[in-house]
Amino acid sequence: MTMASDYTEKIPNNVDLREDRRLQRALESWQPNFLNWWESMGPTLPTRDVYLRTAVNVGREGWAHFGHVPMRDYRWGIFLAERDPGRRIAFGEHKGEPAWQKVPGEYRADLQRLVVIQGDTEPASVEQQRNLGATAPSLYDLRNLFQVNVEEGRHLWAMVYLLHAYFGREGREEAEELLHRNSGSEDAPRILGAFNEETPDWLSFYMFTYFTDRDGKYQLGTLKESGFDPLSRTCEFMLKEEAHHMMVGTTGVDRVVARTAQVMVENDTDDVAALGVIPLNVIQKYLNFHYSVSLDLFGGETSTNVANYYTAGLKGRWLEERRKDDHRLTSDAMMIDTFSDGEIGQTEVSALVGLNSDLRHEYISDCQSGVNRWNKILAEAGLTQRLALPHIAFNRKVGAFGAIEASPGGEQLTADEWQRSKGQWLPTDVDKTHVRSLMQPVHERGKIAAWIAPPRNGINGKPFEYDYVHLA
Ligand code: BYC
Repeated sequence: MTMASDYTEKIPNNVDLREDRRLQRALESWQPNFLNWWESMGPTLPTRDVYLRTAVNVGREGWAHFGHVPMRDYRWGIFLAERDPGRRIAFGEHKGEPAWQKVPGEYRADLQRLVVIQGDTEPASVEQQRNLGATAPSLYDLRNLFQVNVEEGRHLWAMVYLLHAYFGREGREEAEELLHRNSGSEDAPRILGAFNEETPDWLSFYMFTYFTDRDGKYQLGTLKESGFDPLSRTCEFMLKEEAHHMMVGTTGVDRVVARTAQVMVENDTDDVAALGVIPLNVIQKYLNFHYSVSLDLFGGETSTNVANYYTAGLKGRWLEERRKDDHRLTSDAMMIDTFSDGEIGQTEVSALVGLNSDLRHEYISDCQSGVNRWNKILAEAGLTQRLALPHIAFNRKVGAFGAIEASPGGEQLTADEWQRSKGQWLPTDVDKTHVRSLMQPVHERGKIAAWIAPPRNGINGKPFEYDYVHLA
């Protein structure tokens, strides 16, 4: 079923907002609060306009248009993927029933919690990245940063729409709270750990968009399976935008690795810090940090929350419909990573309580593909050094390994050993200071900083030299 897209309204949408005056008014009164938040917590670098992609529709014949727009005038809209009127719930105890168009009363609290957690991450990432514009390595990268930022803003809109449209007064209050919590705040931090960490430099930004945005991809993938159809359709469309964020992370790390490899080969040394690039061991430390912090985002290895979400039909598995089982899992078992009797190992649990682990493992194999790609760059440069994902128990704060320390190789460590060794595995102040010292802005058309290779392609068929951003 195709819903007409209304791009002329104050809030562009394909949900017939004008047919529901109360909802329209509620969202229109949230809009200035959002804009105030964007002005006070969004990107700090003053710009005149930016070459941005704006979602304008959801159809197959093109859903976005590109053009230079002042960022404040970006049209943050509400777009849900087209509705399939015959859609049925694919898993859990309601499997086979028609997907819900309204929130079932008994699942209201759980659904609201999932929407709020998802919504909380979106503005958090904008806050984390707000100062990066001042040190962008090129106008191309600057534009990509802003593209990611405006789309995270739109994803906030996506969740706020659901809160306003389906969760009544409590939903409206939660929508306000999404603008009041702030990344890293002492009094009102963001809900999930990784979203209170800093993103102080561009290597962190690429690692974040590779590893943490990828958690977003997997979580959205499971919410896209939801029996609550508006949530499913919202997430399906968000995933379209998310693909660009993955690209920014993947190719960003590619380009840092490629440049470091080039300087290593040219100078026949690993010791490239003084040569104006980021040493491979520091890239590995950043990778270790962002990967381990992102693993925490999948929750505990076992979780009754996730078992309940699945059984109720609220949150499915990655690619649920391609799985060859009964999609109820009431009598299935699975192996999960554990820490028990002082040992890191594996144990069998009921498949339902292990679903966070199932998703985490899907995510881990996807992360490995990035590492393979970066190692190919090193191999092609003629280098023998390699990057690697650390062990699942390394630097974890949530779940089975939250209470222990382990090395990247997976050996358990005492607290003292950890304190003595962690500087080999996680970025130290010296590493961070060096990386930050390289972050000198290059805001000139067609130019790029020396610590990163240029991209292979520009955006939307434009060359790298294009004037992607006009500074104020
Ligand atoms: N930090 O039963 P458990 C994205 C809490 S990223 C702090 O194992 P569950 C994006 C947990 O809330 C995707 N607390 O948890 C990326 C629970 O608390 P209660 C965001 C944590 O519920 C980049 C308790 O510990 N979307 O989109 O099975 C840029 C027990 O845990 C953490 C979602 O996450 C943590 N890391 O799983 C922009 C999807 N982990 O209930 C955007 C929605 C757990 O005891 N959320 N806790 O008070 C969910 O599906 C689940 O809530 C979680 C946790 C996967 C987060």
